[in-house]
Amino acid sequence: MGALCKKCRGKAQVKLPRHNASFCQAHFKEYFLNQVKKAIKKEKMLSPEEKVLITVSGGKDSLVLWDVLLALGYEVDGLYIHLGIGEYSEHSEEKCIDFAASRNVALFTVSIPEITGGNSIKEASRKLRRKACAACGMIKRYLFNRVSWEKGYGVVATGHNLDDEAATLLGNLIGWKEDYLSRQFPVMPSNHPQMVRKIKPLYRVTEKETAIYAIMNGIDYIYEECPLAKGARSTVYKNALNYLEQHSPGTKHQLLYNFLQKGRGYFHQEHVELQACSSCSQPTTLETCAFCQIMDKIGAPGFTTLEGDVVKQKTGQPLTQG
Ligand code: Q46
Ligand code: ZN
Ligand code: ZN
Repeated sequence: MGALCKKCRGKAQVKLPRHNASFCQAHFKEYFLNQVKKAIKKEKMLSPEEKVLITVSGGKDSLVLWDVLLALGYEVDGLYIHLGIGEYSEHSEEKCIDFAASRNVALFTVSIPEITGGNSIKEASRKLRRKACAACGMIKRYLFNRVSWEKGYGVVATGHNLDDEAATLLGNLIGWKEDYLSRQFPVMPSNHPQMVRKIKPLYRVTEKETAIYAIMNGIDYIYEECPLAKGARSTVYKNALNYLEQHSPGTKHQLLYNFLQKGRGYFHQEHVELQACSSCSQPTTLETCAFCQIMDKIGAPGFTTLEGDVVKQKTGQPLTQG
């Protein structure tokens, strides 16, 4: 006889070895939503009336998170950053626009080639002599914060799941990166009026569970990974953790949850003095922020205001007046 759903004893559709449980379709959905609810409550991520901006890539994690937050009754608009990676960027933007239009919510977009005078993220990183993901991560973090703050959202949500967080943690532990370890928590509180809070409500669900949720709920996402992710060290750590998980289900969540529970006492975010960037006025520890330095190095004009055409609104009616 096949496995039975832990809740209703009907035929199970999904097996979750790490919880030693199986679920039918309806109860898997309930399990998934409960994990996100638990994450939000346990880590005090959100209050019910807060307006959230979610950063979306067109992949399953961010679109599933958007769907789940809406299903749980939160008000959420989206932000997509176009990286200028040919068809991959075109398709992923389309998926985000389609999703937002189908839910009648607002989607904003910012195009890296447009704001850098024609550079794709690949060209920008080549000029900077940096790995694409390092430059991309830095630029995206700046834009997520700046757009959400200027548009009046108090919190930014990202689709990092349990696999992402466990792989990042493993890398940070191997390199003993204390600074990163102190920022590895599911909530990054605001440390300045112009810095918005960052949250990761999917940290309790795996990549596979997220993919199953997406398929069961008809969420149309881009299957392709970002072509620049190939060879990234995080992929090696994910593969290593998948191997351990196969042999010992629960390894990933044990690694992450133990760190979150016990590591908190050891790693604290230091208080840092922030000042206004001499060029864009955003908070930074430097005289000129890292983003403006990047813009300068690649010969891009940068911008002092988001007014005009930097941020485009593609769908819906924004929740804020920003
Ligand atoms: S988008 Fe950017 Fe990722 Fe592509 S270039 Fe690397 S960091 S892999 S989340
Ligand atoms: Zn059931
Ligand atoms: Zn700046």
